[in-house]
Amino acid sequence: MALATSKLLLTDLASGIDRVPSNYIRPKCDRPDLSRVVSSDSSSIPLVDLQGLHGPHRGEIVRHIGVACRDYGFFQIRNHGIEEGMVNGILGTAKEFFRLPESERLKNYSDDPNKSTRLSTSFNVKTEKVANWRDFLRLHCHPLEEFVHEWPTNPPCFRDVVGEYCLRVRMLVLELLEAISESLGLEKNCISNNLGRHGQHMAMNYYPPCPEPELTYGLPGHTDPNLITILLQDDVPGLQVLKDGTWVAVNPIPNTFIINIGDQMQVISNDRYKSVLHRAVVNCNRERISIPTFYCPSQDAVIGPAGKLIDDKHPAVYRQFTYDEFYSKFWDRGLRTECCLDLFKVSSAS
Ligand SMILES: O=C(O)CCC(=O)C(=O)O
Repeated sequence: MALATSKLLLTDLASGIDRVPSNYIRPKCDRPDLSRVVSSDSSSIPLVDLQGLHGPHRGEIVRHIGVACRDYGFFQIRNHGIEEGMVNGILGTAKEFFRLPESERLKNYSDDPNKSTRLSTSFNVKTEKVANWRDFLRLHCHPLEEFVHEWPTNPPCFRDVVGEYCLRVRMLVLELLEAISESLGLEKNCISNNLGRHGQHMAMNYYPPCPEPELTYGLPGHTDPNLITILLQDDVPGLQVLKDGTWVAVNPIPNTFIINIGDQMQVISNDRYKSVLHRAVVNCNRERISIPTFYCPSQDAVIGPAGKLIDDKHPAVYRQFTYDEFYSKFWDRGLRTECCLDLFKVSSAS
């Protein structure tokens, strides 16, 4: 077994080793077991075509989205209106960033989760016992003008390309939130109006090739603590979603995004929609980049089940809390398969 490593970042280390360092090796009972993963087809993760969302077929598309949120918590979208050039631009910029010399990348390094722009590795290096096979750059992106000046300036196009993408993804999210509100029988602005000033964060995840992918994770199973996630992945498979007890590999489809319901949406929907476990696995041959946009309430927003979704048959499952309270509990606990939501149930003692 290779020795443990104490390097700050994984990317350069990974290119020179043929065994996984011991601090990345999961206990036997907690490994990916890739032989039991099934491959996605359109029946395991729905593919929603957004063409016509603003036309006469809106009702049908909204229903499709509602079923996907209820039964899967995950869906893919096509005809979403984000140009292919913009998507290739951000993927290329992320790749260029992670190929910069380590000394250049390290200018952005921090292990403090409260920093609004930071490069780090794994998930939470301060608390976790086993590291994950991932480096990541995390950026706060809304309102853009409050954060863009903190972002990397290398590659030189970084701020322009990433800033444009963030604004465009935000427009898409707002459209999806309207559709999801409608699918729950709520006013179309209901969800959006309950998020305070709104928040938007992005991660650029970089998973280097891994000599022994069966021993470790890019990211272990977790649900997202935010409201909704818009995931862009390159053409290398790695994302897996838990469906009826089986891990399903979501193979990349060109020009699509993957949408998943986060914990806050599960709360607002009073458990009608599910925040679902997902994970990222790595492979021997190819680096992989994924770029999730985490759309969230602002820290001071008060979250709870929507009033219209509470009645005698559906009592409130969750108490009200601020997103700040939720997020700090999520972060302190680390990535665990038990969902942090249980701590906020009306029936919970804590
Ligand atoms: O890389 C992926 O496909 C998943 C990323 C993810 O789940 C995350 O960043 O929270």
